[in-house]
Amino acid sequence: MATDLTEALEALERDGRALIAEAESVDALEAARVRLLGRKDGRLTAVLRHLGELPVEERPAIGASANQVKAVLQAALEARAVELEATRPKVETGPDLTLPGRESWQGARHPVTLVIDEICAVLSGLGFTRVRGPEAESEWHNFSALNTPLDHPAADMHDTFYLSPGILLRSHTSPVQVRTMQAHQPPIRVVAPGMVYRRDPFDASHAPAFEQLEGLAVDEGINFVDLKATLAEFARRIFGPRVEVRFRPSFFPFTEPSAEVDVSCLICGGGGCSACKGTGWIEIMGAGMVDPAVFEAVGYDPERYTGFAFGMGPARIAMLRYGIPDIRLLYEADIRFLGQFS
Ligand code: 2NL
Repeated sequence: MATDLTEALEALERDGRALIAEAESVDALEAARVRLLGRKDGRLTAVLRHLGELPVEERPAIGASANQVKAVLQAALEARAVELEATRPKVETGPDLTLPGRESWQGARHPVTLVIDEICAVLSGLGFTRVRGPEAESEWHNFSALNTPLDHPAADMHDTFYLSPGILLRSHTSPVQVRTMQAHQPPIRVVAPGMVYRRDPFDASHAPAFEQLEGLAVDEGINFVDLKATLAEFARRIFGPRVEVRFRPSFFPFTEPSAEVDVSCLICGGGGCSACKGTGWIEIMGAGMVDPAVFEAVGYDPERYTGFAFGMGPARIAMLRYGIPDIRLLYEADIRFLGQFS
């Protein structure tokens, strides 16, 4: 009986050492410990259950052997644990590479800025230089120099934001061209984009502050054919080579003759739809030959020089191009909207 138990203890030590040496992970090592030394179902416990069956005088020797085997196996477990810790791949203690990455932010330019830059690039190719000027203007630069008397409805206090007597927020970018003509002699070809201010309701198609973009060409011998050819070429470069352009007579105080410029509807191609209100045409700008009174005001000789000018709303063109249904979307700084233009 004692011999059986001694053999069982020897077998336990041998098997235990092998099991511990084979453990390739902390979990496998713990499983080995439970199998060998676990209090309830471990192999050492199983051997010790038979201890009571021995004669009393034989028990101390087998008990001592059992304690020795237990100590040996515990030491082997600890040694193997140290080995496993030393060979554990370092990445387990570094950052968790399985976590999803942090999303990066992608900035986007405002759709109206995109259209302004595109228009200026096309006009640059046609010889126009980008210029800017103040948003707080004198009544003279905004109205008087542009052949617009102060009793004209556009100059009314109720249609224009006055900052102080004689000073206002510009209602168009024309004063920028007036300043250019005061500072430079012809030939001149400039494009002036920028914010303008009018007392308008803020609804789906109007805003009290919006981007405008005007162009001006002045030289000896410029005529209406130059205006038509330049603006038709401009429209083809912006809207595509097959777009049709039409000029309708119109009126502006600062041009004579004047025209509204339409392009064939980009949505239906000219057949008529809701975007063009069934007409097949979409208005994109106003234009005309510079009125000689404007040249007089800036000190140019109106007998020597002629020129053409045009003006448009880039927001309207951005809305057409991107199918934006409400102008207020352009003002809300909602990144769900703006992010679509990156
Ligand atoms: C429109 C029409 C236009 C001009 C702007 C201009 C400027 C000078 C002299 C003469 Cl300095 N004209 N600008 C001319 C015709 C039309 O704008 O519908 N704008 C949104």
